[in-house]
Amino acid sequence: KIMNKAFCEKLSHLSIEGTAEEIVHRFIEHLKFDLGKDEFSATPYDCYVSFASAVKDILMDRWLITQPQEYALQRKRVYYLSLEYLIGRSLGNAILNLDIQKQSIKALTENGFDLSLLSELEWDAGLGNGGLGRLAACFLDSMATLKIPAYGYGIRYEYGIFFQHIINGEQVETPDNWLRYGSVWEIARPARLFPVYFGGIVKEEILEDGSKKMRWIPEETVMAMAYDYLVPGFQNNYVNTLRLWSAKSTREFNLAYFNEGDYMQAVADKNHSEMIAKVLYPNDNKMQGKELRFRQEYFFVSATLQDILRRFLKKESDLRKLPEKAAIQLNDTHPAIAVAELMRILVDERNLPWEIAWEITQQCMAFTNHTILPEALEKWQVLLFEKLLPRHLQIIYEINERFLSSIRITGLYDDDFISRVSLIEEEPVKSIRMANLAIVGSHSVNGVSELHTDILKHLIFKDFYALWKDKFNSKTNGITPRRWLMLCNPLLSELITQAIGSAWKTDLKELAKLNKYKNDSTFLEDLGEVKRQNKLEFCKYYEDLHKRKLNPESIFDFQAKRIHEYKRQHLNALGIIHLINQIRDGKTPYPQSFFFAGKAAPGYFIAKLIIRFICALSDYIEKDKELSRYLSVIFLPNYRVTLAERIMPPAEISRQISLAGTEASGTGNMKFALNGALTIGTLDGANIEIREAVGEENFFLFGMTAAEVKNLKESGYHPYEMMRQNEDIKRIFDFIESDILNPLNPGLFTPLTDLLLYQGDKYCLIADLPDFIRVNAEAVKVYQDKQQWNRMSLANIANMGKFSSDETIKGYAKDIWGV
Ligand code: T68
Repeated sequence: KIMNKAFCEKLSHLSIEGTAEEIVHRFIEHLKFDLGKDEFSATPYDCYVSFASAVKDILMDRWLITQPQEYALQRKRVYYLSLEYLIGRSLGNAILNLDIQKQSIKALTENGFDLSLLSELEWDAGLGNGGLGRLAACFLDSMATLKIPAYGYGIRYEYGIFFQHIINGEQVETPDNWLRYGSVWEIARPARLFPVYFGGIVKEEILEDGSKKMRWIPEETVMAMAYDYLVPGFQNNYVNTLRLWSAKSTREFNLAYFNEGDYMQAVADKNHSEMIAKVLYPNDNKMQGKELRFRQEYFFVSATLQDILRRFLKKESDLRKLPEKAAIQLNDTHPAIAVAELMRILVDERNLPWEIAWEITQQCMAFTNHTILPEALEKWQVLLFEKLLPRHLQIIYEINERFLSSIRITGLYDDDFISRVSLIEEEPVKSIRMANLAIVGSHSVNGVSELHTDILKHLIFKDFYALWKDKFNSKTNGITPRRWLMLCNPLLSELITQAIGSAWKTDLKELAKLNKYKNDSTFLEDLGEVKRQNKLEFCKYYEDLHKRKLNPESIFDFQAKRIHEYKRQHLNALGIIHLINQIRDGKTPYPQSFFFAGKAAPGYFIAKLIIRFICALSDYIEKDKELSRYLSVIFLPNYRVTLAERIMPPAEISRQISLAGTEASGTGNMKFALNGALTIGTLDGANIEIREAVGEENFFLFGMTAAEVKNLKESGYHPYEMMRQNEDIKRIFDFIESDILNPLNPGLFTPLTDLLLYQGDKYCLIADLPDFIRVNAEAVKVYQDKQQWNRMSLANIANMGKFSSDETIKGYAKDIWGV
């Protein structure tokens, strides 16, 4: 006990209610005593920091209530392991979830500040690439809202996802040094420190009783230091923790080394270890076999498991009870090494028999797959394992041997089968298949939509499905309605609340009550008016920022997501060229604005070329008087959470046009539909379930089904011939090949057209193009009946309830975690 009773009493009596007066008071204290600023020296950013710190104080207060409560209850905890969290901004979310909007606005306006201006000064926390990272952030929000004792674990990258600039129509990347001015929202825990080991050798020891034991003697140590971020539930006084690890050199803690050793080398080594948490790898849906990435994965898994076991062992001594107290969810295979690491801890360090350790491991672990693209499936070379994690390699071999002999012994499976399910791939280079490790080591494997799960069961993991039907389950993704409706679209939220009350905020299925307004012309007009206001607001935002006029009367059509061939942004572009050809033929279309947004991985040549293609199209149209009367193409730079929040409210058409069978789920599709956009989409990922929910008459469907794609490819797909036989398509390619988009750079887009016409058109753009052209025209036609359009928009909003991440998390909690 370091505090006397009197002090403890004072401590527990200091609580913050969250009144306007308290907020002002703390705002001033932070400005003056944390930042050392006064009326002359304070910048607007200082004011943001001080005000946000005042809000964080309230979060901290609620966190200090939640955490001891949960400690006393000792309920089973959920551990969400993810290498990515795309959080975005925290201020508005904290204010909403703490239910202090009124007080905050009062506190600020009475003192001459503007909440929305201050909020704009916050940098996005962009510690993720795309859907996978954003899903993790939505899940944290829902777990806190549902009062599930949960911890997110990940890496505190010093550099998040790069900033994208568009310069002369090309993507240029600059680093996202988001911590340059510090982060208001993090709490450094310099004492919460764990060693993480790499390299060295494994020695065999003979114990006194004659048994053998393996001892890992590592060569290198890196320290993992915790930073905590508070995750508030929606207006429920419940606050969870997101713990992100930063890498610290051990040199800092080892003064002797500095004194006797080579000082300069010591500092250089320090840089080397601290590299681990330096930067987020900017690829989505692609595996990059870099050693540093491998180190990142093990680094955060090792620190996390040490922390989980420390927390468990505070109250328990019998590790057999771990599965009763801890559910560990692996967000893709990025943390799959956790299977081997937990085994190593239990067997090598805690001396448990292998069988018991294995039982514990399997019962704790569950695995979510997010992609079926073969280039994304993680495989790590055995050579890399030997160099960095030699003991884990042995453990993986042993897991594999026991697993393979258990199935061999049944006599039901041939050698081909066995080599397919093996954790080891022999050719072309000997590697560990991380998905196989995750599947074998988990009690649950889930896909992220019905279709995706089906493909897992019957295609990419069909052998494992044959072995363990019960392990496989589907958990369709979801989005948090707090950020993706209440925060980003206050006008629509207000309209909804006026119509059906507030219950939808925690039970999104309540939105179904809006269905009764589907023939209420006043309500439909109000809904149309909200969209119009949101469009005007977006125009103002865009025009201020980019000094280019938008046409608010045009249809606002969005495709916003990472740039990837399978997502087919270039199909959208081909559709636009068709419209150009029609205008040239004298057909005047309804005005349309096509917005594109998304980052391309810096090393992905074709994705970057697609951006150039879109920008070239944008320029060409803008410079042409005739075309620009009807069409505009706008590439919105630097797509990120904050920009997503801006584009959902004004969107009227949402493009979800991936080739059927390639997009695991999609979550942008849900955000757009929830905000009243109509989807032009394929039968892919969660589109299928969205269409089912909102009604097929309220969804613009086109393209092949996954089964049709399979058939076409098997029976021989000849895109060039298809092009030749379709006059519209032929003209589209003639247009591109004329170099009219790129007169100064002839042949610029040939790599792109070659892929489609002569190199197999892997994602079947040509095959889907005629139907795409048809559906685009249909959507524009329907749009001109405003009442009909608003009715369809309402049907989308009203029937999106099942796509709340609250619902998704309820499914994980019940079926997978047992919490
Ligand atoms: C996405 N995956 C899926 N991966 O593409 C999307 N990959 O369909 C799904 O809705 C979403 O996950 C959530 O389930 C990704 O975003 C990555 O970002 C990624 C990152 C690193 C390595 C591989």
